Amino acid sequence: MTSRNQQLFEKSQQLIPGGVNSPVRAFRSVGGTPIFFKKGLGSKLWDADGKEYIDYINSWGPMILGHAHPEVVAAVQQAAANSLSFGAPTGLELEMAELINQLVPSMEQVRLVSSGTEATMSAIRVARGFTKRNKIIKFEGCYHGHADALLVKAGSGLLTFGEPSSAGVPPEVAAHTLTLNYNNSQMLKDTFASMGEEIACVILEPVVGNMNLIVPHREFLTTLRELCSQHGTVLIFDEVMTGFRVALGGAQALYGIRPDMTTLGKVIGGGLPVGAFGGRKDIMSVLAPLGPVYQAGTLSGNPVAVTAGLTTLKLIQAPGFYEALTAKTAQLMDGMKQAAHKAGVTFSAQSVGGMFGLYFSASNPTSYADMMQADKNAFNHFFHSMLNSGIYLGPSAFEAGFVSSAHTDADVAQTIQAAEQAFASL
Ligand code: KE4
Repeated sequence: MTSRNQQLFEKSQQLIPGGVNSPVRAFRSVGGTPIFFKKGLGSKLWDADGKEYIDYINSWGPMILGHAHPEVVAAVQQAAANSLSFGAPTGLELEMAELINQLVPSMEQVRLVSSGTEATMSAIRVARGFTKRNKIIKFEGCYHGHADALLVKAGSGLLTFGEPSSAGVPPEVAAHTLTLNYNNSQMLKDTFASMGEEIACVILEPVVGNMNLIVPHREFLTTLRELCSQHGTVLIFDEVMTGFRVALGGAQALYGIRPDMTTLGKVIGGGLPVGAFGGRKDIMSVLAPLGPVYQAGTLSGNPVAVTAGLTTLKLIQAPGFYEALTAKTAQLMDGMKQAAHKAGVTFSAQSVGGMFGLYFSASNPTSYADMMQADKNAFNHFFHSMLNSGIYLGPSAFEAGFVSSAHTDADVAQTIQAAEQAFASL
């Protein structure tokens, strides 16, 4: 009998490209039929067939309090009753700007947008307008949303400018983007030595979540900070995923590095569409209506979305919130590693705050090249075994996982039990 998921997927593909509104959801990387969900509560999801799952995607990070947190839902209901949108300033946006500035002090000024892509796209335009330079640096394996300038892979030569990683991106646009190797400080030094004065900005995930979880070498971050300061290059920390996820102040607080600009998303919307970019006041002053760099948005600072974000950001400031989230995530990793060891499976795992990485490799990868060596087929088999057991992991070997404050010790125990079965079946 065809499941409801399969029926929905078949019909959706008639009207929505690939049947999904974002490619990773299509299960192309792991195979099989994507799961269509209809309800979430706390750490749990229920699909169209009513099957229950423990959720480790958390909408790719935003649902750090778990699904349908009663205080967030109530605040959103109350805000919605006052109209869904004004297209005019509200006191809520000021409250959000004050809170972001308080929690992320490097963001001296901030502008709200409606997605992480808008945030990074805008931050790069601001950096180019401020420095009057065109070249940018990103790192292989990092993802910053789908703006043209960021859909660029490394060129043929290690220090040559980029080629489009997507159709539809003009080569002339990609040519301004240099893609370097993450955690490779020598490559950074060589690049800045040869063209530092041409580089408008460097953008990176300070803890990577888009080639699975990759942790930065501290020396890589400090070298990057020094080189950007020496050459007048804007250092942009893309904390769309790490912001309020790895620590209350994000990766910049964890590693003690002050970027010139930061982009945020996911958690700051609490599940509704909110992104943000901000940083040094002198840099942000180039933005219209003050300066010559244009950026705008009909729903930027939307009162209902900002209410969801504000309520979420207030709740994650509870004493001990991150200590508990970090400990719960680490407990899950330890259990996974013990289960793999018991089954004699080559496996490693690590976590930073409330995000984690699972790898079918002997040790934790520290670079894109390392990550490409991990056993993707083993992951795919593991993914489906866990899915059958009601555990919902990211449908790709190259995605990080997420824990919420709603995940319980019982959830962790159930997950590890499912992992024992999954490892045994490999
Ligand atoms: P959005 O435009 O999807 O809100 O944000 C783009 C973005 C920017 N920067 C970082 C570090 C990100 O992780 C993202 C989006 N993350 C992906 C997860 N790998 C979103 C999931 C998806 O594309 O459907």
